[in-house]
Amino acid sequence: MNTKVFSKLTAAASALLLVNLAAPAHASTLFGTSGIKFDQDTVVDFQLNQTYGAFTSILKVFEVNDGVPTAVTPGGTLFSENKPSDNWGENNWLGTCGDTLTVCTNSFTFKGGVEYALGLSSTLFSNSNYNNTVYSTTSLNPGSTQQFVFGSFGSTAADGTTTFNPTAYQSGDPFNAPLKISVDDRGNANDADFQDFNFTVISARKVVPEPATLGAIGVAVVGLMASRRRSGAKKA
Ligand SMILES: [Ca+2]
Ligand SMILES: [Ca+2]
Ligand SMILES: [Ca+2]
Repeated sequence: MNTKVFSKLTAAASALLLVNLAAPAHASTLFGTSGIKFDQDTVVDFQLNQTYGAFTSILKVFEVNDGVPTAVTPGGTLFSENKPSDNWGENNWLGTCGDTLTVCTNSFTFKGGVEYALGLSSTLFSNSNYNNTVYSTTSLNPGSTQQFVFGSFGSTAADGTTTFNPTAYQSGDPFNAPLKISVDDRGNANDADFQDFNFTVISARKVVPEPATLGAIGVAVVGLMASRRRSGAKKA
């Protein structure tokens, strides 16, 4: 290879390498009780573990604008209970995959730069008017109470009255999956067990390719090829 072309290629490769190094792996990702926000479009895969709440609950993705959460439709529903539990109060209102819930894995593409929250909407079998939603973003809840934990299934002891201190579980890295997440639905006299709806982030990945970057690479390659052709012609 012609040394001039080689040096150009090396310079181009170095520039690309610098661009890649300059971008931190997961820049400005927010994933916790302060909010959910990615710097670019990101697919997150979720898997249900089990539920321990007397409500019939649905886990959804909400878009948050100026502090107002709006359920994303369609596609924002992650997991939906079709009844309160497998067998009423048995096993502390245990709900499992294939019984209380039919769909137990789901994915959602979070748009880059958009703020989201997860929300658990619950209805009560004995009161059709009851409908309550608790959010993963603490500030969206009345009294700014923490309802989600990131990195734990809370108190998974089969005892609905067992309390759990959520303050050590405020955020997690979805790219470092699996990441446990669980919810306290504020039922059962606010027992604060944080195991009413247990699920896991099983993986997260950024949406590729990025058209702008690929375009720049294309221009560089075409330029280099033209340069090689020119120097080759001179030699001939
Ligand atoms: Ca339930
Ligand atoms: Ca609870
Ligand atoms: Ca519970």
